[in-house]
Amino acid sequence: MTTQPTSLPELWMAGPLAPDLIAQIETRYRVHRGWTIDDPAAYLREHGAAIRGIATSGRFGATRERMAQLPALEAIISYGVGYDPIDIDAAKALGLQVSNTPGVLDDCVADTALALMLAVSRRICEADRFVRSGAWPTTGFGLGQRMSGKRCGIVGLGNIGLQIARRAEGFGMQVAYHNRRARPDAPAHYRYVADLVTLARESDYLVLVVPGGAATRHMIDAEVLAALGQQAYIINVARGTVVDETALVEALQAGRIAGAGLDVFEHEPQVPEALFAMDNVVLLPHIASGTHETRQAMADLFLANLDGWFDERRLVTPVF
Ligand code: NAP
Ligand code: 8YV
Repeated sequence: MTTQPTSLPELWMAGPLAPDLIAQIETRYRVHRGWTIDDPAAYLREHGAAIRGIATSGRFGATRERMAQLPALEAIISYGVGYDPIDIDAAKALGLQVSNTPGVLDDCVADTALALMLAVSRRICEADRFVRSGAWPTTGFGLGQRMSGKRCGIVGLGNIGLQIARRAEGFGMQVAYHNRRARPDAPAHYRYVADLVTLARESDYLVLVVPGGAATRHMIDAEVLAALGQQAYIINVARGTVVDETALVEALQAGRIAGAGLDVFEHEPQVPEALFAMDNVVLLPHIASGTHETRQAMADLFLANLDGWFDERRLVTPVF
C-alpha cells in the first residue's frame, strides 16, 4: 500500500485493476491492495473496520465471505458490465450498494462479435497463418463460408445484443433472438424465439451475449450444439460458463458444428488444449471491450460511481 493521508475513504481492492485507474483512485481513496496480502482474514481483522468500499471488476468479483469481513462496508464498485462473480444476494442482504459499467462498451463488444463471426467463417486467421507459413507459392487456400445474408441468432438481446443485431443487419443478415422474455422495444423484424434449441436449429451463427452466473450456466449444451448443426458457428462474447466447454470440444471434434469464435472460456485463462490444434476455431483472450477508448470510458464510469457514492451517496449505474 502506498502512503496516503488517513482521512481518505478506505477501499479494499479485490484484484489489480489497470495501473492508470489505480493511480486515479489513489488520489482520493486509501487503497488496500487485497491481492498482495497473504492472509486477508487476519489483515482485515486488524484493518477491516475502516474499509467502506470494495473496488473490483467482472473478473475479481466479491464474495459473501469478504463482505462479512468488512463491517463498515457500504458499496461495491465494479469495473465491467458483467458482475457474475459478485454475490448479489449477499450484497442485498447486507444492504450494500453495487455498481457496474453498462452501456459504454456495447460498440466494442459488438464489433468483436462481428470480427469473430467473419474471422471464423471466412477463415481469416487460418489464411493469415497460411501466408506466413510460405505455403502460398506452392498450394492454394480453400474456401470459406459466406456470412452476408445468413441467419444470426442472438442469445441475449440486451444492450450489447442490440448492437450486434444492428451490425448483422448491415451484413444483410436475418436477426432472431432468445431472451427469457421478448423485448417489446426491439425492432419488429427481429424474431423472438422462446426456445433456445429452436433458435439454434434456425441459426447459421449463434451469438452468445447473456450474463454469466448460475441462471445461464451451460445453457449451451450438447443438445443446443447438435441443433446448431454442421454448417453453423457458435460465437461467445458472454461468459465461458454459458457454454458446456466439454460438450463444445466434443461437438467440434466430431464435426457436429462448423466452428467457434470464442472470446471467453470456462476456466480463464486456461483454454482447453484440444482447441489449439483446430483451424476452425478463433480464440481470443477476453478482449471484447479491449480498446483504449472503451477501457477509458469504463474507467470514467467506474470513477463516477465511486465518487458518486462517497461524495453524494448516489451511484450513477446501480446494478439493482
Ligand atoms: P444486458 O443489457 O443486461 O442484456 C442481457 C440480456 O440477456 C437481456 O436481453 C436479458 O433478457 C438476457 N438474459 C438474461 N438472463 C437470461 C437467461 N437466463 N436466459 C436468456 N436470456 C437471458 O447486458 P449487456 O450489457 O448486453 O451484457 C451482457 C453480458 O455480456 C454481460 O453480463 C457480460 O457477462 C458479457 N460481456 C462480456 C464482455 C467481454 O469482454 N467478452 C464484455 C462486456 C459484457 P431477459 O432479461 O429478458 O432474459
Ligand atoms: C471486462 C467484461 O474486460 O464488462 C465485462 O463484463 O467482461 C469486460 O468488459 C471485464 O469485466 C474486466 O474485468
